[in-house]
Amino acid sequence: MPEAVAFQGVTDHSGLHEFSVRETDTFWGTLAHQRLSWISPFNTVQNCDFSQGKIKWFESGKLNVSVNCLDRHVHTYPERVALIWERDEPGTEVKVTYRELLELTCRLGNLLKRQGVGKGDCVTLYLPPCPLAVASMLACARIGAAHNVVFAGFSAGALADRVRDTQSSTVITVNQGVRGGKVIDLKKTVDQAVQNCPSVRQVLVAMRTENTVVMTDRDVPLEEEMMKENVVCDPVAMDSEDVLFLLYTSGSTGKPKGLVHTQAGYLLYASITHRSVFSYQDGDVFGCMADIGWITGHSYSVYGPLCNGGTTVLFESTPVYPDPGRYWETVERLGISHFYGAPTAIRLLLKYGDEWVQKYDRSSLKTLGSVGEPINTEAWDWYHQVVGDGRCPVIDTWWQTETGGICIAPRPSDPDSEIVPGMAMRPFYGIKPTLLDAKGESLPGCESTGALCISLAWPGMARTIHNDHQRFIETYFQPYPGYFFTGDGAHRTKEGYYQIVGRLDDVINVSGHRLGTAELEDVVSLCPAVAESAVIGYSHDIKGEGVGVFVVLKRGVQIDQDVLAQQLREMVSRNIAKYASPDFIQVVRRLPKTRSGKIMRRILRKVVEQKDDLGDLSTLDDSEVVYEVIRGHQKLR
Ligand code: 6R9
Repeated sequence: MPEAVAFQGVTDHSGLHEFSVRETDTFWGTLAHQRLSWISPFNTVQNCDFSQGKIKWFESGKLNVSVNCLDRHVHTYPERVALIWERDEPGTEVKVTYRELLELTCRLGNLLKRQGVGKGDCVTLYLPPCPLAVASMLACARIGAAHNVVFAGFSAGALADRVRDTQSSTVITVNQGVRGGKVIDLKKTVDQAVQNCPSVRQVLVAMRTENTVVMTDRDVPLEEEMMKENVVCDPVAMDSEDVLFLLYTSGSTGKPKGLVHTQAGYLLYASITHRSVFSYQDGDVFGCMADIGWITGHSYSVYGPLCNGGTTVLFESTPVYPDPGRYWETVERLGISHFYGAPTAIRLLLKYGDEWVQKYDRSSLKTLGSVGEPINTEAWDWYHQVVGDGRCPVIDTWWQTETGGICIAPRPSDPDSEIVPGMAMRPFYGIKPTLLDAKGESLPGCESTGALCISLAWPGMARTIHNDHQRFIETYFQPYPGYFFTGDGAHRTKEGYYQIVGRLDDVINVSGHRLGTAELEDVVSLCPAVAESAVIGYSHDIKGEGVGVFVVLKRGVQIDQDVLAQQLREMVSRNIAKYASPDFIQVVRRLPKTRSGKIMRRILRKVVEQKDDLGDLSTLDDSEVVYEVIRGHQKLR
């Protein structure tokens, strides 16, 4: 039970949840007073109208997010560790206290001001996870500028698109990044990108490695200039609804959307979910493995933990560097209590076997979290039994860049409540999920499956799409008037628990039967030879849609393709239905994924349908994978 959440004597989850959706203003208003430090108080809790895409929380209130994340903790425990920078090379971690992080943030804030950056500007960060990246985010917040973190693995073209769309005056980067033992020339990518970005006046360059880089007139050596600055920087009083950051996320069509999050509502939601969903206690070490270039890194590596005065890990490496024991060696060395990772990484590690986990002492672990995709049964069991020794709860958290923080998770309040494997289960406080059918009718009662919508506004939700409010309305509020539409499908069990079945555009319709790709993948992944799978629907003359299955085999597995196909068809027929039996099965070496590890099924579908235009590939991790799949598919035909 998070200490702050108790209303009128109600402390159990269903009672609190019911209160939060009935007395929404009292609920959020009280928490905003209790948990945030305000410069001047707000006078309305919310002012929202879904039909216009209008979302406003805590209007007229003024606060500074960096003060909430730093200064107030420096007053009480300056020497507490805020950040543990887990650098690429194991055993070289760097710890940064709250006092040090505040100093770093102030110096950077002053440097940005000296460079002419102020309220209303946007600063693009092209940085790997590191204390300077966090300090840069907080420095923007301190002086009133918005930040736009671009994953430091995106191409120059993708970076340029995002810089241009935000009209950033400033880019912050490092000379080189280091990941998985490889050195990556990030500054070179920035040089290439900003050539086509007239808004950029300066590029601040920090040194991650000792290798020098060519500096132009536009470039500012960050450490050198920062050290000239004062360690005190007055925080700007920001309105609750001023922009805190923009973050780009791709849709299935069109250019990426720059989602906008604002100050107070976002911070409150990130911090309260971090505290409650994971039962985070003072002294715990929170290990969120996501890169800061994703919303997960924003909310659960940076803003949530820091607002709560926690200790948070910034992971620079990969799950398999220098070997597949990296995560668990890191858990042992840093004493991580909360490990928050992605199903894609769990599935990858599972392939390598249990020894890599069992080699290390994981007794510090209390809670395991999962985010980003549905976690299939096999991965869930392995995470729970092997990584967590059957002792640590697995918390499957459903949410989106758009939602700002976790919306559905098994234990939003009660640390002892039941957990059903592979399900996100319970809505968080203030979240009112509704399932709708194709006609837009709300599906009453339990045991139903439909489009997952949310019928009440909550403080963490995105406010608009930068420069395109109309697209915001059309994407999220027009498909089901009166509701926020998530784009995901979900099933509600008879107990009232929610299970996410995947993106709705990933739903397959075979001869009139709707099938979720997630449920098919879950069955396919139970085959002992299979490490990972992606199921797609593709247009089929007779059935409307056919079922295509792509599988990656476990390491060292040799199996005849016909035998495998036979096995998988039997498994699907037995566990789902005969009509769901795959039309083809293709073994691939790798699956096309986004940089954050989500399988890009829409590309696989286009490959199978032999489309020339594969759509927006800017978020694809490695385009070579697509060509491998195309070559393999041609042989199959
Ligand atoms: C936080 C994040 C959002 C989409 C979302 C859904 C999928 C995320 C999930 C999940 C099943 C979970 N997703 N968590 N699906 N179970 N626990 O990932 O944000 O990058 O914006 O992606 O990811 O499809 O709509 P984002």
